[in-house]
Amino acid sequence: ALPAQAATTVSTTIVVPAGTTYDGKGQTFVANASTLGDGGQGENQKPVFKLEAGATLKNVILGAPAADGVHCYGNCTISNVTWQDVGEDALTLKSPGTVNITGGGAYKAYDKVFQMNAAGTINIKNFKANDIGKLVRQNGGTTFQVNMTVDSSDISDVKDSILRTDSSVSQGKITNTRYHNVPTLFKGFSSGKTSQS
Ligand code: DGU
Ligand code: CA
Ligand code: CA
Repeated sequence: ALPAQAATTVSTTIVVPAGTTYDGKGQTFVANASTLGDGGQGENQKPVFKLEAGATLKNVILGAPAADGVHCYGNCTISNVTWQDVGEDALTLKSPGTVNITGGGAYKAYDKVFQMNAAGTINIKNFKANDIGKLVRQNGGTTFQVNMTVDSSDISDVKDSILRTDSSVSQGKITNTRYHNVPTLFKGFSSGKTSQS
């Protein structure tokens, strides 16, 4: 048998430059709690990965602590990334763009998984989430437009909702997805802005 691979401890945020791909090759990464953050609910923790515009992150496992997870500055692609124990949150859109998430999963998120702090789109496909507060949250009180889609995913044991916004212009769409123990699919959307099939 192959020896178990130890987790890589990240003490300084790994920056993925614009337009490039970081392939974690299935390795597990954990934050150094004293430099990036302990993964609790305290704000202003640092991300383990910072993706510049057009960057891709793939084949990564984030273990505990995961601090503030992944930050995207513009368009980013997230492929086969699993958060085993979400930190303050899993991923944040920090400047306008589209986040495409395919494969992977997120577990044990006390509150939010994906945090949208800028206008844009988040597309989640073939994703698994269990024991979370919310899957996607547009930053509370903001009125810019965020389009959220979830397709072919499996979402279970949710405390609040799958998609949540306070913006009357944001949209949510859920297709081909199974849920179990989810109190509300959509929260805060205006009428006509959600669909589910
Ligand atoms: O109450 O502090 O939770 O990016 C608002 C929150 C919000 C952000 C957000 C995040 O502004 O901190 O983690
Ligand atoms: Ca937060
Ligand atoms: Ca955060």
